[in-house]
Amino acid sequence: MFLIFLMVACDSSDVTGEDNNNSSSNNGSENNEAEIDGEKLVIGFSQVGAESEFRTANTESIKSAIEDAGHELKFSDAQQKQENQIKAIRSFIAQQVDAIVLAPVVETGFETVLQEAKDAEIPVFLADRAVDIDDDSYWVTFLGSDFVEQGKNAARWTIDEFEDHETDVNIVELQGTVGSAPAIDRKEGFEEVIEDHDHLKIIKSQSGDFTRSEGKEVMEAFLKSEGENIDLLFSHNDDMAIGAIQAIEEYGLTPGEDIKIIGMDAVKGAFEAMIDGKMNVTVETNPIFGPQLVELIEDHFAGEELEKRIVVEEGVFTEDEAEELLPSREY
Ligand code: GYE
Repeated sequence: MFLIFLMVACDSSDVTGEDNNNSSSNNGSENNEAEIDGEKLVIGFSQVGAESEFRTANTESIKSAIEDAGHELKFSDAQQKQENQIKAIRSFIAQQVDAIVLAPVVETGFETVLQEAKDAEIPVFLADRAVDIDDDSYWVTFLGSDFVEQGKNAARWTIDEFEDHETDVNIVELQGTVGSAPAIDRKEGFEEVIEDHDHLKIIKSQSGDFTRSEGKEVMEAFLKSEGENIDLLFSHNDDMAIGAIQAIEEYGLTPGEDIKIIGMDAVKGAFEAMIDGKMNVTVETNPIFGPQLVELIEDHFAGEELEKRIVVEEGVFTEDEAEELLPSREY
């Protein structure tokens, strides 16, 4: 089912519509009609990629919300490359879509293309991740998690967990994609809270690009240099944590015991790992905000003024509640 979304926009001509008859969206006057009637909109969605369980759930949520509301979707998977997103946005502009949804891979480097969207009077909605631009007139609203708070929550759990630890707590950190909002903010939040706790020490920190395979690879390198010195893994997502669990087992240590593990996202795989005792806690990142996003887009076209920042609500889940909660998890 997800195969549709994995079609890649290697160049602008590859940006896929959900049907082959895109001619109506190329007609400016029909577009205007759609906007005025509050009826069918043509929405271009530039997604980060398919790097994690979070991402596939997020793609499905946004895609089905757009289609269920009767709008037309043009979807582009950037395969975690900013250049693909810039091409996709240019293609959406050329096709005169009514609105653009952008989940930016990284924070910087989007000014020029967002200026082009602005010049074409196409509203941009930031989904999941932020861009680092002072001028917030480039987007209508940013709907996504508070990643700094998530990092703080991970640190608060760490402080509690290692309260009675007499010696230093050696932490290794698996960062998300370099330059991405969640990697920058989660690190910042975590470091801010552990700052006053001298015994909590980050001894290694490297990106695993939010994927299982890189999470495993980087953890192997951490183990090679630090081995049994490591007390805690702080992973910026569950997928990398799951990759790291494999590395820890192959190294001959027990994940969740010899090395405590924090993940982020709260995907089903993390709950399963917690039930198996291999992971200790996961901080939720809720990807199921498609319906809320579509509502915001519709509100905008109905003339409503939207808040510039809308935060998705989420929680923190530990291993002792994993079994009870798993059946109710949607992603
Ligand atoms: O945590 C990770 C991913 O931007 C919040 O992206 C998202 C992150 C999520 O692929 O798994």
